[in-house]
Amino acid sequence: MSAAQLLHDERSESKGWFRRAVEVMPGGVNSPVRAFKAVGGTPPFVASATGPYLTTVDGDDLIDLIASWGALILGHAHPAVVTAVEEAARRGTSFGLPTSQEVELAELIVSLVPSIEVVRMVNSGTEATASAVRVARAATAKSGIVKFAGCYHGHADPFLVRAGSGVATLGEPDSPGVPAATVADTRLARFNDLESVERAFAGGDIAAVIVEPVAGNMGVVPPASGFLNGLRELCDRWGAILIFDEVMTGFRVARGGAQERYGVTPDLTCLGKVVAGGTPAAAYGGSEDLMRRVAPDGPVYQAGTLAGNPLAVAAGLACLRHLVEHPELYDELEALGARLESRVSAALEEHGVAGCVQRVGAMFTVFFGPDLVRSWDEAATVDRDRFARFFHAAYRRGVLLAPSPFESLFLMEAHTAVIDEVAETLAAAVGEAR
Ligand code: KE4
Repeated sequence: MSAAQLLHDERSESKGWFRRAVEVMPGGVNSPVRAFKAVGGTPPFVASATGPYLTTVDGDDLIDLIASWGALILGHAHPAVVTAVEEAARRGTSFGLPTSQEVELAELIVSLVPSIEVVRMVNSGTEATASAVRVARAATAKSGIVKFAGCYHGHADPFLVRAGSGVATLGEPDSPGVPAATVADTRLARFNDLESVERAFAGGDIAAVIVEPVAGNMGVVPPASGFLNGLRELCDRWGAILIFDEVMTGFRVARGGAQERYGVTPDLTCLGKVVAGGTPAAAYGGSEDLMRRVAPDGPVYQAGTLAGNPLAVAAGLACLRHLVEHPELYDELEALGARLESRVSAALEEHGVAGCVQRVGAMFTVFFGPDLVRSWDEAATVDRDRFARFFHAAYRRGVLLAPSPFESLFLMEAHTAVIDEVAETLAAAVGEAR
């Protein structure tokens, strides 16, 4: 039975589990995108995973390009990570007290990320970005923040805004439960458009600009030449804090993240995903001056019961140490990405399908429709139905894509062994989706 039939088959194990899940969980999932609303069908329930493969409860083996939304860069169940977590668990799962391992992880992060002199571990990317904004507001005694339409920084209230009707830059709440007052200080700008940022600054009282230095949450949109430098200059001119949200790009687009790849140093950096090797942990950090304001050094309060959790720290240390010991991995990931970009771009051409592949290193998106995406305005024009056909065509052939046109696909070291199969599968899926 083809996997796609299972996605719609009432008799599949996944369907059975999904029926139970929706009874007791919102949408049957613990994070909305997993419900497959954008592509239709029943989400596959995962039984296990290894290397590039997921195995579903229906016994389907799928080559996984979601990679836990970028958290995995080595592969599923990497032996070094599994062993580290097993050994940590035997020493106890949580203490709520300092451990030597979290110091080692902090030292490693400081050594790898150019902007970070002092770092605090937290439990999610959302906590990292919300905490970084709090530090920036404390340091500048200002309230305004600038974010970019199409960029996602987690679900903390100040970030849940959409372009306000009429007023170009004032955000309106993008979710019930977010008071207008909470987003009144959030200005929306357009990615890759420095003039829109200048307009936001002209409104005054800006504490920080927060940006995905390579946008991944509208699909992959690289920074235009000079854009990140321009943000750096504007923040310096206006006395604002530049926050790079590198939850997705950190340790992915380069070992030192986008700030290393593009040579632009923010004041604060948010990390997640790869930093914890696929376990629940994240971090934020920056200069001594800024980070010494965080409690208990300073008055900016932020805390977390499970922050620096020994299991997550063990996984993060194992993953980052592998990246340090294998610097050649970034060239390998670049080659894997180039291989897919080339093959899928050729397939779009061969089949006369309008669209483009946009990629930075080991993160990429296939956009159907626009031939170039520089901001949300263009990303929003994608052909969502054609993407859904592309998704299911790939799935039927055993390759699992992110179930949304506005997500990045991610490559892992483990994809090396299957890259030709993935390339040909995606090319065939383009043809079927035309
Ligand atoms: P979390 O709170 O989900 O750990 O991180 C939020 C976050 C912050 N910043 C960036 C750049 C991010 O990409 C994310 C989370 N990414 C999404 C994928 N687009 C997570 C997937 C999900 O929401 O289930």
